[in-house]
Amino acid sequence: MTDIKAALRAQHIETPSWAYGNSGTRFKVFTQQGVPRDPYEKLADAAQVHAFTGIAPTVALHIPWDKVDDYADLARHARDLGVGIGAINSNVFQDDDYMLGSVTNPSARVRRKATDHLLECVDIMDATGSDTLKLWFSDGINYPGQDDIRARQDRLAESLAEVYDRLGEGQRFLLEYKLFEPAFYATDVPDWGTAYAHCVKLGPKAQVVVDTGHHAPGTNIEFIVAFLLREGKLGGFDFNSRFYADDDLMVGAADPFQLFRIMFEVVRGGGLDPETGVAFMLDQCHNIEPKIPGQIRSVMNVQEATAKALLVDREALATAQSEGDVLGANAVFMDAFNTDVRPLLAELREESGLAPDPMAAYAKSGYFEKIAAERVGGNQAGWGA
Ligand code: PSV
Ligand code: MN
Ligand code: MN
Repeated sequence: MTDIKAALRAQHIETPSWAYGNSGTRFKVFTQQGVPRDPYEKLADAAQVHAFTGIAPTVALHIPWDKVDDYADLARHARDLGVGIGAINSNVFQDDDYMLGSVTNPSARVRRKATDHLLECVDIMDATGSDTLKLWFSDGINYPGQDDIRARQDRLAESLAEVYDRLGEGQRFLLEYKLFEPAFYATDVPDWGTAYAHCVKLGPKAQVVVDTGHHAPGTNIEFIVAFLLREGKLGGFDFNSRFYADDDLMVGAADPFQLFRIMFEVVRGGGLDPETGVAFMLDQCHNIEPKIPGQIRSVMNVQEATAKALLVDREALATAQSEGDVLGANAVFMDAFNTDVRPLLAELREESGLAPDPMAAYAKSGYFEKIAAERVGGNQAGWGA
């Protein structure tokens, strides 16, 4: 149990700045009370999530959604609040110029603009002390014949190589894949295999990030996790849950068993060891539920799945597996999943001087009432000041 608690204490879950802003679907963005008006206030909200869970000490930024004049000052502000800047997420998907793609666009001018933005994100990493750049490309085509699929891979490789060469000591980039959307016929980085192949070619500072909402229904995500971790190419996760496509619902809400299976492969592959650099990030939007409690709940969901994964009796599992005991092995696995780990986590929090129930403690803190009174005119998640 001591080992399990130590592993849980060492786990860090990163929350995304965009989870704190107003969000919605393409049909409607709902406005909530007390929503941050600028990146400084987003960090203040993220600091609350850390204060009540004790395991969310970093916040991911999305550029230019979190554009500020002085990034070193923003990082200082984060430190003053007891948190740090996590991954810098690039955004080459919201300019009119990117209609036909960003780094794979047939136009050299647009490709230059997109790559320059990625390089600017590395400058922001330098200024904030962030060690991770996250790259997601909305690039692809809607119609057969629209562009040369193979040439687009060449353009992608060229841009990635330029960004890779710009990375400093201790910096890396994570390449994100997504099955479809906004491109519908062919996406330029549609799957882990494509991301992996580019990363292998580039070298150790390029790794793959698994967004749990970016696969076809029924995909065995834990297999992908096991494979990438074995190859040293699992850079981290964008956690969220989905019922249909890229729903960005709270992680562990739709399918807690899948989250457990993923976390088991992380534990099995040594991915909880901070040395491996596996980043546990959330990539979510809280469209209809309150945002800070939504993040607290999500962090707790990842922590619960991790605790269950750590509880798997690996020795008993290995014995059953080596004996070909199909039902015995499965029972060991299910025993851990069916264990109620909430008392263990409450105990762990109390040992760290935290309230045993973060949701209740936050609700009682009065923070929401304070921001609802103070902040008027909060921003949409994607277009923060
Ligand atoms: C794309 O769907 C994605 O998962 C990428 O990580 C983006 O950066 C993020 O969503 C936020 O829109
Ligand atoms: Mn993502
Ligand atoms: Mn997504």
